[in-house]
Amino acid sequence: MKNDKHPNIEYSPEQYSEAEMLERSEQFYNWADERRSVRHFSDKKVSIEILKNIILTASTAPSGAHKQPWTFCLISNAKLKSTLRELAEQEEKKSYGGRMSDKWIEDLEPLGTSWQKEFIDVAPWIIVVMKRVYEFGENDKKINNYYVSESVGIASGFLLMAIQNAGLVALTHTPSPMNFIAKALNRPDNERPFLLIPVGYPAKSVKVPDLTRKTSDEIIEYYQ
Ligand code: IYR
Repeated sequence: MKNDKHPNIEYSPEQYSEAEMLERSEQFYNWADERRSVRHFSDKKVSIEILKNIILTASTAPSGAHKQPWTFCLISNAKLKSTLRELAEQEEKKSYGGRMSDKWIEDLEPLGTSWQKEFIDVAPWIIVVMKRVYEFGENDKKINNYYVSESVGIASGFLLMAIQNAGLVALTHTPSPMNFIAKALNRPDNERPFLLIPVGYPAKSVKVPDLTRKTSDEIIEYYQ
């Protein structure tokens, strides 16, 4: 469609034969299937350039009206990490100690989670993904973004895959409620914490729960 105000540019994404597509999709699936959430990190440093590339990859995600309604807080400061840990543990103690239902606690049992969040201190980097619910216009007028949770959710998925691709591990931690994070990081009113993601190398001889994933028949309803 011709649009003089916003001219479009040529786009020719790479294409493959059917056989190549089958091979590539299978290989990518097998690689993605290797990803595991890790709860025990090494304190080995990771260079900031790697983290920047990972975050730039996340920011290639599609978003409502291309507003890219996200901010990634990239934290390595030890004092700030320890403050975040203390605050997260305060909230999680209340959650595990009664705010979560017995069924929920039982569902988490195989994952070995608890109110303790040592990984916030140990992992070399913490990424706090923030949703930008609105932007500030002239005279601080609020300008709403669109499909913010959908957009930031997709970007977070891209982020996790970029972390895996770099050869690092992560955990999607969801302290609840999360308002303490925005406060501790001194974020503006238009931003809301979405996920707290420690990133780094796994601890030596790390173990993960023996989980299986749903089969295609369990997750796909076919309409052919
Ligand atoms: N937010 C808590 C509890 C928790 C909830 C779910 I759903 C998980 O998959 C894992 C943990 C925490 O992060 O520990």
